[in-house]
Amino acid sequence: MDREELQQTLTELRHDLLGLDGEAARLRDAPWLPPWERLLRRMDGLIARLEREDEPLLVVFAGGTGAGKSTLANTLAGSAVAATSARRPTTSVPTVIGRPGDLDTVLRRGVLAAEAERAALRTAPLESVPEGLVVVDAPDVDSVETANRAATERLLEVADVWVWLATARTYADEAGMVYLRQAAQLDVSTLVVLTQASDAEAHEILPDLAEKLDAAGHRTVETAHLPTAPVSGERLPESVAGPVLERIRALAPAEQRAAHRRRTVLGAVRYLPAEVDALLEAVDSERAAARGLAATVEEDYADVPQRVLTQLHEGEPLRREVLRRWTELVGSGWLQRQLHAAVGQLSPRRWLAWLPLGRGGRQVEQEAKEEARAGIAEMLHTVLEQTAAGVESAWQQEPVGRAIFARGPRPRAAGSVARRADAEALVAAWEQQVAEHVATIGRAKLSWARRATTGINATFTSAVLVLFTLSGGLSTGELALTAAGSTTTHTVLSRILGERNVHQLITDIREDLHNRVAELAESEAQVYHRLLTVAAPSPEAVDAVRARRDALAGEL
Ligand SMILES: Nc1nc2c(ncn2[C@@H]2O[C@H](COP(=O)(O)OP(=O)(O)O)[C@@H](O)[C@H]2O)c(=O)[nH]1
Ligand SMILES: [Mg+2]
Repeated sequence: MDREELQQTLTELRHDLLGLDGEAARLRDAPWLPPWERLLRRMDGLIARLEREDEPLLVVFAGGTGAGKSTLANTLAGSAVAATSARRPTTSVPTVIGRPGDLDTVLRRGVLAAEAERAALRTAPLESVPEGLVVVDAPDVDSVETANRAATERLLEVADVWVWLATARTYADEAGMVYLRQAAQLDVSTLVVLTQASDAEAHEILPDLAEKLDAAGHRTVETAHLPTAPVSGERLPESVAGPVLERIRALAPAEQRAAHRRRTVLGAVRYLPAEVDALLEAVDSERAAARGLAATVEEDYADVPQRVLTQLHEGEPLRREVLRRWTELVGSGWLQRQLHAAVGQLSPRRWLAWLPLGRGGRQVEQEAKEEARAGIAEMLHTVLEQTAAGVESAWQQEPVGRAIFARGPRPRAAGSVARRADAEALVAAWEQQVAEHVATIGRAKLSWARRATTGINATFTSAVLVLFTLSGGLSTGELALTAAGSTTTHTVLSRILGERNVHQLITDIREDLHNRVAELAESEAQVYHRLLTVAAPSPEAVDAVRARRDALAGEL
């Protein structure tokens, strides 16, 4: 893979990784977010390094107070431009040292340009610095100044070589390890220099240091020992600093710079497929959790229509109440009179004349109908309430579910599911449908009734509702539920509509109710499914990353 291909591959992978989404994941504090952000930052660094292959190398000297950063930077620069001090921190802003042309180039870079603009950098143009190297004397990271630490972190993101200086006393400090871990995460080529230590100390410390760097996640890191030596003119003698500085100077020629950058980038890129895998695994487990939540919604809401029908069938209180009304209705003899009229094939005009007779009967009929309607709506509403409550309590058991609820009100509390008005509207629409069934199914027998639409159809509607409610729309045997006197609902209907038609009617309206409830249940389920769309990265986004990861792995 040449530089351009590599650059393109990394840019595309970065783009696809961004597609896993950020904002939603941040809102729900997704467990894969920190590794995702680390990976993106690392890739930004790699891409940036490839982009500036021909530019001067940025060598950053960092570490705690008194480690010797300024002294070593001066030594490399060949002049005492960075102030050194035995007692207190002297460097509060980074000092950037290099040949004027090199400085110009480096200071154009994003982070450094911004720092230079707000005077957060001190620049020292100096001809004695080797061409191709720009040296930065970083602020002391152990200073009380938080600005120092922030500046050091920003330098880490642009450094080509990170030279970390530590003494025998400070090398294991957590304050420094933080930066070494970050350098490892960013795959910045790192050289750790043990300063002001005797050979005996170095012999003891260097293996321990190597172990600590390994634990910090460094894949390729070098260590060096800078023996104690007298400092003169704020610089170390070349005889002492030479071996360490030579490693840095060797990178200065253009070819070496390019090779260094490509090497560090390639070294890091080799780990990318495995890192993407680890990330995708974390994303997958989150997606699996989201699928689990979706399955709960699907299962619970799929049961709703059957539960409603079963409850209608078993709904004792409802049945009793309606039965009472029906008994009154039939008992009043009003319906029978109408039946006689119908069966006796009175002319519509004459039949209609009968209607006002049963003012009381019609009122009872109206009440029976309302009883059934309200009862069914109430029961449907209760089933929807219970379903929503069940789903929400199952979601609450899962971290992903809790995260969703932490983002906004729950659908049940917000009234976006299990609305009473929806249940009532459903029953009203169903009742309308029942009336239409009645009007059409017994067409032959009801030819006269169709013309007397409102009166007879409303009666039959309530009769059917009652019949249905009482019997659950079942067998003829069951239909023998007796009302007052000798007239059963079944008989009433059968005589008017015909036996076969009654069965068909019951099947149809039962199915119709089932379908309506299923539709409402589905739309309530969608309220929960919509919440889940932002619960985890989309399969498309994951597939895109996976495909890109495979392509990269294939090219390595
Ligand atoms: N003897 C000796 N003194 C050193 C060495 N490096 C730094 N110093 C002294 O340690 C003090 C702190 O050094 P300085 O470069 O300012 O450290 P910084 O805070 O990391 O920039 C100064 O007095 C230096 O002269 C060294 O290798 N040997
Ligand atoms: Mg200093």
